[in-house]
Amino acid sequence: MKNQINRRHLLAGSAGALAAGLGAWTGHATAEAKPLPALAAWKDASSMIVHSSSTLETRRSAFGSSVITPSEQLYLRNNLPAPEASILNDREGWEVAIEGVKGPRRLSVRELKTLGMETIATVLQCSGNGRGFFPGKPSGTPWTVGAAGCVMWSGVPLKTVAQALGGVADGMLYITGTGGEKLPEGIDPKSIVVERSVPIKALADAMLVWEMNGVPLSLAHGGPLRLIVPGYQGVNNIKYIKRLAFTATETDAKIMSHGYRISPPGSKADPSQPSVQEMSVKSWINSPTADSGKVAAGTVQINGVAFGGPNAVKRVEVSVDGGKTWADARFVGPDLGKFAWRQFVLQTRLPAGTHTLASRATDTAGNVQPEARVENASGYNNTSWADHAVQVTMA
Ligand SMILES: Nc1nc2c(c(=O)[nH]1)N[C@H]1C(S)=C(S)[C@@H](COP(=O)(O)O)O[C@H]1N2
Ligand SMILES: [Mo]
Repeated sequence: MKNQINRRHLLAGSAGALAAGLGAWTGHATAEAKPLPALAAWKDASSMIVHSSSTLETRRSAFGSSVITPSEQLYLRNNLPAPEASILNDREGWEVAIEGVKGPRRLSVRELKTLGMETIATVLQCSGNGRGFFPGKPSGTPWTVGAAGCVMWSGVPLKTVAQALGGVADGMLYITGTGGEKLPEGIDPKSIVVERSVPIKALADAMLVWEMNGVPLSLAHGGPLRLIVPGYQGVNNIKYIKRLAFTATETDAKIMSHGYRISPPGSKADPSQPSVQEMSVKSWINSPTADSGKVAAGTVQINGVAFGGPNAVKRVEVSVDGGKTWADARFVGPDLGKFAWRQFVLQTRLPAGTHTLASRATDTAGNVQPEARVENASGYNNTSWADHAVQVTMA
């Protein structure tokens, strides 16, 4: 609030350039910040970039180094208006229809809680994270790094649920999850419903969860019940899940057939193109960045996050000369499993002047984060280390 007043004051005083400088210094955008939407009014406003009422991004400078992303700082992305908050009045009574098993039936959260319990840490990342670095400005939210977080989930493994209902029916090749949003009347539900299919191999790790970071799942993040598919892109983690079906084919919902496809630049999405499924190895630096303001020349701790999608991350290298030379960074903090991200740090000395800092991760399968992004029409899957490099000025 104080910042906003200062900014208004400066702008009113026609000190636009000074205001822009202040913006860079504090890490806050100089354009008048949009307020948090009601759904996420409980978020930490100073940590978030509000793109729209359904798209909130975590500031690069807000990630911290303690591995887990606090719920108040986690990004938000809703393709449809969220359901009424009243669906949380009876969390235990929320039902999901389990289909494509030998004994299909509806299960309440109350019943799911009797079947099993597991806790897992995963990276939740929108497939459009990094879109803001595409020079062609693809349509969609121009996320830079903050459409991602590392979160703890508690619930029941999906394979336990399937076993309890007699096992997966023969011939099923996909897990199809359907979101519980209320759909507008008069239009084909398939054209708008959030319904995604992932390959059945995801059953090894998938969970139905009711808790995030130690508290009952908020409405913003999919409460009362959410499907979590570890290692897979954000869109596959269906919130307010009301139907979980093992299916022989992918859903023909538009969000699957003509959305979230890796389409050649300038082309339209179609079902023959690769779908946004597993994530790829990626890392980026969160400190210092241009947002850090003036950093004193001398010893610095270059800190960031790295993850491998379906594989654990094995190695992170950091460059302080724009990628000409690299040094191995050290992992810091606890290892929360292969689907979590790792914090890394490189301690080094940086003299006065401007430096280009980059990080490059390698996963346990030997995949190395690439220098260049793969161009595609919608700006998905940007893992380019060059795009994620930061310039810092040491004084
Ligand atoms: N039911 C439902 N599930 C959904 C979505 C949605 O709009 N509705 N958005 C998806 C997308 S695109 C992303 S990136 C993640 C965002 O999760 P978050 O808002 O909890 O960060 O949820 C996914 N699951
Ligand atoms: Mo997303």
